Amino acid sequence: MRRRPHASVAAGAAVAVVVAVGLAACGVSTTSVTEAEFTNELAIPPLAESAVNGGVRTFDLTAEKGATEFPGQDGPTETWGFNGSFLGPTLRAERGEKIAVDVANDLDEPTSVHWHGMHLPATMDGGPHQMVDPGQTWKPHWTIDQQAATLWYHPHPHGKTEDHVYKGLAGMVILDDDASAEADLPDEYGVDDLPLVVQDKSFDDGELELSDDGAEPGMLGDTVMVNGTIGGVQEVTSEKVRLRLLNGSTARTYAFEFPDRSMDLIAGDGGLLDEPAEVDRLRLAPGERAEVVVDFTAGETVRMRSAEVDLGGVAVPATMGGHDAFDVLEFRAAEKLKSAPEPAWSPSSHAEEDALDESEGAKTRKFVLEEREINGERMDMNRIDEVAYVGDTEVWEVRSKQPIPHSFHIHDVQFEVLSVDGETPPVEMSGRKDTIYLEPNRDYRLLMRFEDFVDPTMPYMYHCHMLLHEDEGMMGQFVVIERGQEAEVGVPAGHDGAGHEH
Ligand SMILES: [Cu+2]
Repeated sequence: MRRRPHASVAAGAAVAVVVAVGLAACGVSTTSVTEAEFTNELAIPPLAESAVNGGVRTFDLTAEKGATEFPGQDGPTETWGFNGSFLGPTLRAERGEKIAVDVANDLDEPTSVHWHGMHLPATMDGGPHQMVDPGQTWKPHWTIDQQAATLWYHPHPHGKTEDHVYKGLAGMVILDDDASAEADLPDEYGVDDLPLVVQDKSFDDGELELSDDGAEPGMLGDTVMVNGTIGGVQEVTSEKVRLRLLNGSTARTYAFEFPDRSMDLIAGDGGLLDEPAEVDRLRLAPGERAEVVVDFTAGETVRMRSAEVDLGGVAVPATMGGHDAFDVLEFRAAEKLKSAPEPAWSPSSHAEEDALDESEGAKTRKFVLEEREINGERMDMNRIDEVAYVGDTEVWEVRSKQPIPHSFHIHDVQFEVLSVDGETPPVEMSGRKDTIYLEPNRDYRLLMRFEDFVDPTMPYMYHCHMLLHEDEGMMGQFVVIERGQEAEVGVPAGHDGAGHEH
């Protein structure tokens, strides 16, 4: 059952109490996560094969239905995946490469594939205006022009994103550049450089169940999996291991930590930080990524866990997953480990062109998230909400006015978090980002530049990445234009995508 949020018209402490009482009164259960048995070898998504023809690296992705055996579940479970039954292969490419993806849809319904975190033309973005009908193949192509980073891809059909991602349509993208190639960082994929897609699910009679039970963020599953493995175990053969963490969940926010050691945070959503930063715990909201390097000792067994997560000023954190604490993944270190250098790297040769300068900010826009609306509007496929000029640097001020979790994602750009309530952001928010967790009633100032890809009639999205919220309309559209193109702005009637509105 999908339930509208109730008793949350305004923000503030008084309302938080009302919401708390309201939730308690309707018997919303406290979520909790089942402790897994850590006995299953962690699945590593394969690196996607590609062919280079005429200077274009081309990948094939087919969205398809399948069946998956999950340990401890009464399967086989009906799942969806790319080129397989669940999740998809990891796409890997370098800055400067021309790439293309042939995206085929073998499902019984339209879907799309969005390249989350990618800087690319709006027509290639894979949002709700680039639907792929069953039996059809969509062929986006673009040139990689951004920092080395861990991105991901997932469907973005308006009103159906939660369902499609939840069923298993998601995969990772790894971008490389000169800085990442020369860095002192673990880089052997699947050995000491691990892609970790973390998701929570619920099973009912062996089938995936998507029911939010009235939980404000959306569905909080009681079963946590990494790369589709419940109770995963990863062998460690090196003193340092790089974890590329992706929160691929629909609603749950995690607080990753190790019980007895800190982690070196090396990258956020959009690329390497200026330098490694020691963190004890890492909060990741849906859609966010981070890369950390963790030290291991020969012969040890240790688990990464998700601790009780500080969601900021939300009402009744227990109903939003805030009190859940559980193990996520077990690491078993070999008796002898390969030595590894301390994480270090030099700036990329593109650092200067990539730099953002707040003093060049041409415009400040404000975004208020409330009641599944952004600035008082729900998503309308035929309405352009914001118009940006190519080449402009802008500041976006984003604020959630409800005591519930939201995560804010902007397509096309990698932004810098300038401040949170006027203060320097925490180290977890340093470096480039495309998605941030919004604590209620705080001001997040984001700096970004709209570098290229002028298109007055094809918008990019900005939205809440809690997928239930997105599906219910917490999304808006912006276009990037040249000065003088104002009269051309609009979504052409009857073009592909507009017909799929619900
Ligand atoms: Cu939200």
